[in-house]
Amino acid sequence: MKRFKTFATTAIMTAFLAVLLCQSPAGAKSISLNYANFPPAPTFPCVQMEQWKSEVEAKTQGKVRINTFPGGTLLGARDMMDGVIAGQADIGCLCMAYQPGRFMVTNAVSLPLGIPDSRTGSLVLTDLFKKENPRAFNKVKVLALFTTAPANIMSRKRVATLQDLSGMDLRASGGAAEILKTWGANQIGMPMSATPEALQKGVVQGLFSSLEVMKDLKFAEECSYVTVTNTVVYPFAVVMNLDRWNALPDDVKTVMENLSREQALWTGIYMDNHVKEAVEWSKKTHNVEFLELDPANSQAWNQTLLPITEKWIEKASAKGFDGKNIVDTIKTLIQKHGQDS
Ligand code: 3IO
Repeated sequence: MKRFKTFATTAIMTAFLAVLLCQSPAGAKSISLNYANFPPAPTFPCVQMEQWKSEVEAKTQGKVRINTFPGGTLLGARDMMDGVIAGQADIGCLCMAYQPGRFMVTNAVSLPLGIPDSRTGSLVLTDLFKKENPRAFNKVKVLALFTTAPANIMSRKRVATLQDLSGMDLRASGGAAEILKTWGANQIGMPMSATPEALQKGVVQGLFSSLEVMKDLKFAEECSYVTVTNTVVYPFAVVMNLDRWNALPDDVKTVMENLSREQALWTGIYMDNHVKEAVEWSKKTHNVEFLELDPANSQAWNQTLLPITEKWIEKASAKGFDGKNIVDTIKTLIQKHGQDS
């Protein structure tokens, strides 16, 4: 009898504990959300994902649980937007440069307008989105936006002049791809997640992107040369399935909405610091040479880029956007956020 009593007490206690563990202090059931990302875990889109996860879990006191899927294990780079719309993942992180025609307004931040760093780029993109509310995102809830630091040339061969670049097989996407084409490189488009293999197999001789990948994806092992151009950024969005968003309780929605700007700022600052770290690491560990263009050369490179924005305005206007207004807004926001650091 005593033994049975002990057993019954233990069973009741265990059941009670189980119920407690599954519930938040407010008594609501825990909400579980799957978050897909395309590149490997050490890269910045995944680092910001883990940061966002811990912020959301802490600020909702455990009411929301975020299950993260880095490395394309749930959705790949080009499937991200449609996969989230279809509900294959609740949340997804996408690089808008991989579908330039689809995200006209937000991809305008990757025009050569002089965004100096990731912090500025991320705030500019966040404010641009708020002002324009682009229809490309009508079928999702946008949780956060950010950009990379400006792109530079990472290559197996030394690039000091435009002649050196001519015909070289280099990888870039979206706005950055337009820059490479204008400079006369043989631009090859593919997501960052496909680049390590392409570099190793010799499909490309290098890439044009932000420099933290020299360390995070070990590109310093292949690319002994960096040409510093600090040209354009890549824009990213974190989007959520609309039905899953609408089903969230109001207090959770508020937590996520309040995090949006904070997340842009956190990611921007993280990226800018991490680029510096990766540059030092590449020099020290792999003896990478960093070439700065001399002023005359730099001017020649930049001169070639001038028509890109004008052409984009024409193309955007043909598609029914106020291209000039979008460019002016971005310029104003760069001034604003470039100064408030
Ligand atoms: C990027 C994408 C995934 C992981 C790390 C990254 N660093 C810069 C980018 C920008 C980008 O999407 C690209 O394709 O260069």
